[in-house]
Amino acid sequence: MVVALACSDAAETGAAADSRSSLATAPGAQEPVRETYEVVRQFPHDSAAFTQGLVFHEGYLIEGTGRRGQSSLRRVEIETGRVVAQADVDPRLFGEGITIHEGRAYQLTWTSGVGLVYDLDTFTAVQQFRQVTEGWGLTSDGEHLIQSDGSRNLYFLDPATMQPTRTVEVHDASGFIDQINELEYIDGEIYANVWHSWEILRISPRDGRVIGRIDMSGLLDTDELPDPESVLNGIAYDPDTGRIFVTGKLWPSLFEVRFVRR
Ligand SMILES: [Ca+2]
Repeated sequence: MVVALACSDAAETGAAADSRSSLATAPGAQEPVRETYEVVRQFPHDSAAFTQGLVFHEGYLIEGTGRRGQSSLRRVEIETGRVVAQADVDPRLFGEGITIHEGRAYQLTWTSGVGLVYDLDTFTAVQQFRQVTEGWGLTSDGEHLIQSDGSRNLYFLDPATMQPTRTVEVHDASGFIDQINELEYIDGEIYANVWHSWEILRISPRDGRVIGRIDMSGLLDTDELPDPESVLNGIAYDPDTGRIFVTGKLWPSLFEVRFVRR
């Protein structure tokens, strides 16, 4: 299936800036659990990779990178950061979140309305789909794909149609939280990066309530990175060992981390 591309050259402006807009009657007013992290191991990461999606698969990390002309899907050796397979994305497209569902990789694009599906054996794009909204983050709960678009919304997509079957709004007792970015489904919860934030949120897939807030500050001294977009982005989970990996856009390192109560 070939889908005509309608690309936008608009700057990455993100969503509206009302990241803490009022929620007078927040459903479920419990305070989120406060957590921080411990570094288990540190690995090299391609500092030219503008990381937009990260997932663990069969001993490797699968990573999606962004920016037009630099977007790709990669299979990365964890210990070395070496890229062992790569599919380059059409240079008109800006790669965004990725996930793996039923053995195939799905990659969103930012504003073009086109998503890509890959065969992981041949590491080639074999299908395209229409996105219903901007592409930011993507994960799978095993039944649905779950997509963010830079707003407060998380869309649960039917993989057969890629159409949303329901939407939840990310919130805590203080209000809605938008600019939800990279996602990872871990043990029945959605973990989420928030654009330009050092926090990872733990979100209930049932109603969007924030269960926990994980302070990741200090993980990398980004003052040493030249690009203001070098933000924390990318969470991957190995369910067999419980390992969690995190990195950021253009970061020289990737970390295996353990989340701990503060
Ligand atoms: Ca992820």
